[in-house]
Amino acid sequence: MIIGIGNDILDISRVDTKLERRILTQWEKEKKNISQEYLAGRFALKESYFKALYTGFSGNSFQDISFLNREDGSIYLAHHRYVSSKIGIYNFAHASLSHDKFAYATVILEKVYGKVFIGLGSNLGDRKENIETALRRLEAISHIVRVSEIIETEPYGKTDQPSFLNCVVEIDTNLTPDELLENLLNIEKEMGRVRLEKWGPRVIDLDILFYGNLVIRNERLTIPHYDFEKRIFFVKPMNEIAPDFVHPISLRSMNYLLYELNQ
Ligand code: PH2
Ligand code: MG
Ligand code: MG
Repeated sequence: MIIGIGNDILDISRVDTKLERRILTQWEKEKKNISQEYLAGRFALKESYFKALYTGFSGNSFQDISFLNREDGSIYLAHHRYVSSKIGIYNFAHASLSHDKFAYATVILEKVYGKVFIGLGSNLGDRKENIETALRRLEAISHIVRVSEIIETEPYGKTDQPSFLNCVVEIDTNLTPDELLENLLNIEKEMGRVRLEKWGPRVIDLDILFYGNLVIRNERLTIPHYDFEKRIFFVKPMNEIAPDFVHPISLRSMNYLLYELNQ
């Protein structure tokens, strides 16, 4: 269901380049030459986004979001702070930009059933029981749409540790990404997870892999999972339950990513 749409049009020649500091984030500034056209485009996109939220500009900042380009030139929205729309949580965002003498932008926000994916892993204690307990706990905070098979996988990264049981679950949730993270950390903690070393053995690990097509980057959260494409223990179960789901940055389907990993 589409829950928000916004657009904006701007005369490029009237955009003051002094606005750069206010409008662009550090990620948007990574582009080599920042032209008046680029600045006008980002301005129009951000205005469109605030309109799509129906909250208007109040309480929001140009620094909360970035509009970045994929390799093919298409545009995606990255959140540094997720703001729910006035009419609810959304898990898909779409953006488009054109320019000539004017910059013209459109942003659409969509709530799609499910499409929030969580990776589960355990390599300490009764691994199967741990995964099953975590699934029951997830069921208590969200609606479970689909669960993949539980697979045994060799430890990745730090290899001198016991092998893992892994699976992926698709959920439907009205929790924001931050609230979901909070809930997952709570479940990990209550199940007795102690964080001793990075990538070390764990009773249970719950990682947000995707939250629809949203891209989220801040100190606490990186969505999609930063290392997703390299991890067969994520990609294989994802392909089982959502082969056509598309990675929002690379635009590769799970099916394609699995094929690439197996090469
Ligand atoms: N998690 C890691 C590091 N390595 N290897 C496997 N097979 N499965 C995991 O879930 C896993 C890992 C860090 O989170
Ligand atoms: Mg992990
Ligand atoms: Mg984790």
